[in-house]
Amino acid sequence: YIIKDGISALEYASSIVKRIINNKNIKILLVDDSKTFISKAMDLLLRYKYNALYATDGKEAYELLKKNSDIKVILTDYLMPNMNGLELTKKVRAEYSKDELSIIVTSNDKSRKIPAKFLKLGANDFLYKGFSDEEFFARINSTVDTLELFEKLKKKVNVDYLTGLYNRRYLFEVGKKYYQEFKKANKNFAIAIIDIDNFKSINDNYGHDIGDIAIKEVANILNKNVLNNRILSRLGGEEFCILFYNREKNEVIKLLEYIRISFEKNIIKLDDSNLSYTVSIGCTFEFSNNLDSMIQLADKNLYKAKNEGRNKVRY
Ligand code: GH3
Ligand code: MG
Ligand code: MG
Ligand code: MG
Repeated sequence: YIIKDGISALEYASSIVKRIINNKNIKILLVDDSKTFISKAMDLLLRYKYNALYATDGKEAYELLKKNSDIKVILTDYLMPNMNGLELTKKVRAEYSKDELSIIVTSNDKSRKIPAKFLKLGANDFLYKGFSDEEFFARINSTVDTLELFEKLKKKVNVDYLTGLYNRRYLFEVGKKYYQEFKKANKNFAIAIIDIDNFKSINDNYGHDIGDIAIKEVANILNKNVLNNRILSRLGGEEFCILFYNREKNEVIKLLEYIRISFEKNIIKLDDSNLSYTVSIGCTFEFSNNLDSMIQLADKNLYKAKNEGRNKVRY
């Protein structure tokens, strides 16, 4: 290998080692009716420690995909018996998006029309057979990089930057699914909203940075105390939401009361002073028209808690 300017041999070697360690977790499905091609490509994939398996036609490949939900890349031939690469691509794309499962097509067919056909159907890349080992790895590694980039981005769009809790977007998107499922089955489901009392005065007296510390402390306390069957999210500002599923009403009420007391007792040590604050909590156990209106019911109870003097749980 030629080491490019600016990249030391050590950096280059460490990027390869990183890749190889990571590749154990990347499952690649190889699909080809040629045994010679399969054995050559399997050899190459194993050289980079990819976790590879193979099928000899599209139909078998589809069945393997259904049994192995962790397949990340399909490397498929075009012409095969039973189900060819085009049909396989179409079938897979009806269920899996480009950013969760990558399809790379390889073919001996030198017709210039084939790659466009595949790319239009949702293949991620196309590789004419006769490729060099280097091109093979470059294509596979690049498709794996893209998948990982998407995964990272997906995590970022769902997470609140300040607290690391889920954000409002995630709560509404995923919470909606839980809401529908649990309403339909009439199973235990609850929404709680937690709001810091007199937060404005924390900002006014200590400054915005300390206000942020107070907000992060809410995330710590909720993370520590609300362990299972929940979605913890920051709705915005100093307001948080807990969606509980499959949790007994009495157990949730006890837990919320415990959380309220945890804040009451908690003291945040600052450089030259201490900070403490309370929270008010509004909760509802009643299904409503939809998740939004259920959250509004919890919000009403939050206002009750505020009106009745703050530092209270109302449901
Ligand atoms: P109440 O007890 O009725 O809830 O009173 P409050 O002062 O907590 O409520 P209010 O809604 O009046 O004030 C919320 C404040 O939160 C206003 C806004 O400036 C501040 N805020 C919103 N987002 C952030 C943030 O990310 N960081 C900080 N430090 N402050 C924020
Ligand atoms: Mg073939
Ligand atoms: Mg508040
Ligand atoms: Mg508020």
